[in-house]
Amino acid sequence: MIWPSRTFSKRGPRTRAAHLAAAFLLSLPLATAATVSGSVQLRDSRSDAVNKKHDYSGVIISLRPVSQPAPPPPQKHAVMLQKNKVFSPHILPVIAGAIVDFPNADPIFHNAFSSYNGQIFDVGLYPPGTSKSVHFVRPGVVRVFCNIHPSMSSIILVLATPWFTSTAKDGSFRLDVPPGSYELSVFHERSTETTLQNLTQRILVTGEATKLQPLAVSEAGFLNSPHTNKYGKPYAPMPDDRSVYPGVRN
Ligand SMILES: [Cu+2]
Repeated sequence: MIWPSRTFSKRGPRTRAAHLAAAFLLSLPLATAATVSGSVQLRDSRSDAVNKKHDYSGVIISLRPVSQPAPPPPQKHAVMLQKNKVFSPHILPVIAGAIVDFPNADPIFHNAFSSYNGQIFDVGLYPPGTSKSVHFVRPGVVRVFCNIHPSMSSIILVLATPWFTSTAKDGSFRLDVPPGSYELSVFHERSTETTLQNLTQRILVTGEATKLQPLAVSEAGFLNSPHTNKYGKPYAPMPDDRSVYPGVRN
C-alpha cells in the first residue's frame, strides 16, 4: 500500500491515521525478524568430543508458535544423502509435511528404513545413482537405518514448526522468527526424553533481540542400545558388497 505524499500535509484524524499506518508499514520489516539467541552446554557426557574439545554442536533448538499457526511446509524437498556408507546430515530437522529425498551417491545398493514410532517406513533396496522419497506427516523422532549396513544411522526430527536450528561447536544458536509466543524445545540425540522434556519452555519474542539464559543439557541416563534390522533381528555379519553386487567398489 502506498500513501500519497499529500496525505501527510493535511492535519486532523485522517493525517494521524495515515501516519500511524505508515509507521506500521515501516515497522514491518523489523517486526518480521526478531532474533532469538542463546547457548547450550552439554553435561554428564561420555563423549571425548564433548569432554576434551568442548564440542556442543548438533543440538537442535526449535521454536513452535503457540499463538499463531505455523506456516506450511516448503515445496522444496529436504535431502539426506547416502555417501561413503554414511547418512548425511546425521540429524535432519524438518517441518511436518516435508518430503525428504534419500539419494544414493555410493556405487553400492542402500536401503533406508525406520521401525520406530516416529514414523515407520521402508524404501526398499535401491541402486547407485537413484533416490527415494518419504513424506513425513507428523512430529516425532524418526530413527533411520540401512538394512544392509548396521553402522549407518541417522535421525530425522519432524517438528511442528519451520523455525529450528542446530547449535554451533561452541553451543551457540540463533533464530530469526516473527514476534509472538513460542514453545522452545531442545533435541539432543544423547539425552533422555525426560531430560529434553524438562528443558521445554515458553518464551515471548518481541520485536527486539531476545537473549536466552544458557541451557545446560545433560546426557545422564542415556543408553546407546544397538538397533536391529528391519525384521527386528540382529544384523548378519557385514556383507562384502563386491560379492553381493559384482563389479562395484566396496
Ligand atoms: Cu546402506
